[in-house]
Amino acid sequence: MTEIPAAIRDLLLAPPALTPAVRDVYEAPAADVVRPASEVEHALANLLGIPFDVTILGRRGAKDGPAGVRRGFLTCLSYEPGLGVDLSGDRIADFGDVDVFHTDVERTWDRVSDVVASLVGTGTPLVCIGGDHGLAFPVLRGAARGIGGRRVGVIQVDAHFDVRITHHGEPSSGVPFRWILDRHPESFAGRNLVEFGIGGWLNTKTYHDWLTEQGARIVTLREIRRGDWDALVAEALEIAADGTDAIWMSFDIDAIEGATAGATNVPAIGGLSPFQAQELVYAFACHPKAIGLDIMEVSPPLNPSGMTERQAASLVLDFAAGCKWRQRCPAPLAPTRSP
Ligand SMILES: [Mn+2]
Repeated sequence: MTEIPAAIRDLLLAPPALTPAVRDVYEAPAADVVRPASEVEHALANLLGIPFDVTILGRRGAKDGPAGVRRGFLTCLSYEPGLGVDLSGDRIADFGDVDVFHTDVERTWDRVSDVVASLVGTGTPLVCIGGDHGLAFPVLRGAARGIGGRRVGVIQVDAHFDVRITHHGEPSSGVPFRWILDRHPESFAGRNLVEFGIGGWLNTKTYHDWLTEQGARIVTLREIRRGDWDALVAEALEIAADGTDAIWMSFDIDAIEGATAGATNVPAIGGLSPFQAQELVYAFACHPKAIGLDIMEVSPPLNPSGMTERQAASLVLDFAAGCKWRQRCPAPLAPTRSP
């Protein structure tokens, strides 16, 4: 059974056991793949919820993201014929949610870093479900700590730059990528940061220029629509992996077209297609340096369709499929561009 590291045992709330609505003896639901960590012997990936949305400047609701994404698994099955990946015999170990301090950002962020560092330190790829995107700061800080402070390249999939300086001196969901470069230069560098899926009329030129000065690569939605998708994905992976020890993907669900991912603070106009999102996460997860993924800003109260939660749940399964590809057992389809 998967041992919960002693250092974080008291920092977690137990996960729910998922029960599919329809039980067909011939079907293999994703709910049987995502199991409480205490039931799992060998995990392809670990899962952690972070139900915290206090730093959102706009519409809150992302603290329900972890519960919503777990509900999303109930509508998924465990086979992807397009990739040739059958996860029915595999397990994703659900460590439950970080027991956050709902009115205290700093203590929550510290706790998030502690839990993420411990889980990344196990060597099993980690998926974190937020929560607001401010959490990317403590998640990335923890991920770097989990690999002994070595260097981490970051692919941020997002409609927004998220490099605000501050808001009234306080942390917010708009600051995480500036903060991680400014405060942890030992592990994070602008030249290993890719901002992928940046939208139109959602950003500020000052922040664009600052990112460019840091050496970050900005891939706009317009460039994606008009460019060579495979080449852009390969370039993002190359930049993040160049000279680093590990790569992390921070996926703000608002990068995906708002018609699908409407349950989020700022749904995107002209965002990534759901399929592009899946291709991107799968290609990332197949990379030998990939240690983890966070999926942020899923806000179930903001749209009742359940589509955003299902989209996020599918991305978790795509990530697990990539982890399986790395194990080559049995050999599924290669990602768009082999790393
Ligand atoms: Mn964001």
